[in-house]
Amino acid sequence: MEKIAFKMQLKPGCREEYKRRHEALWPEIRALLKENGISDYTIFLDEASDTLFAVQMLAGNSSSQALGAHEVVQKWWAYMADISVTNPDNSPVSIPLEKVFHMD
Ligand code: RM4
Repeated sequence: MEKIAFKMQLKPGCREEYKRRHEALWPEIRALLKENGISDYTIFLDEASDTLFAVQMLAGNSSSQALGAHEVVQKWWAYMADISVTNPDNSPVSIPLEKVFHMD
């Protein structure tokens, strides 16, 4: 298992809507993440900068951000695009973060 982290960017004033939509995460997205070995997936928000920090465990070769070929992920990203900073294809701009410390 590998733990990875990346950051994304929320549009200003969208904290509550972001939380609401994720509390109602589509079952198809949840199932696809699990099928691809993604677990213990948490997203944190720095309210001062609207920066989202995602952490997830990978049992396979794909992170959540590498599943864009799946139609349901394309639909989810399009759904989230109004409150997230995205690339032209609606995928969220995702910046990998370097692990600089870990303690078991
Ligand atoms: C985030 C973003 C990620 C997705 C999670 C479930 O807003 O769209 O790519 O993995 O939701």
